[in-house]
Amino acid sequence: MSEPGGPGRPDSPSDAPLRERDVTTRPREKRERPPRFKVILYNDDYTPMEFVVGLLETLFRKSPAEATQLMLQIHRTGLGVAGVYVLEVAETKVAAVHQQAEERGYPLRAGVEKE
Ligand code: TYC
Repeated sequence: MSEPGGPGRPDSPSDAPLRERDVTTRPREKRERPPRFKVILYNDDYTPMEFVVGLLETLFRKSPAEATQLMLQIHRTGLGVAGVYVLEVAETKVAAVHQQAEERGYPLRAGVEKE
């Protein structure tokens, strides 16, 4: 029978080697989950619906049904949340939306908003 947790993974802090026991407590902000940011897609009159649906499927990993519903919601209301990510990922998604739209001459715009 082997130890629970296996070798090198002590069960109680008192079993831990000095380097693991005596670490300084980290400040709260270092342990909290990083803030999340919404990627917003904006409606316009020129970007084709199929192109927006395709982006929502490929870049934002929506199912075909979800992508279609979200595109229509953006079309009707003016904007919608394509996804929620940590800041660096959100900014990368926005850049990818703009690049792919610009490559085809579409005016589609996206932005980042703190959750
Ligand atoms: N309004 C566009 C059209 O009628 C479709 C569209 C939907 C464009 C969502 C942008 O974010 C958007 N072709």
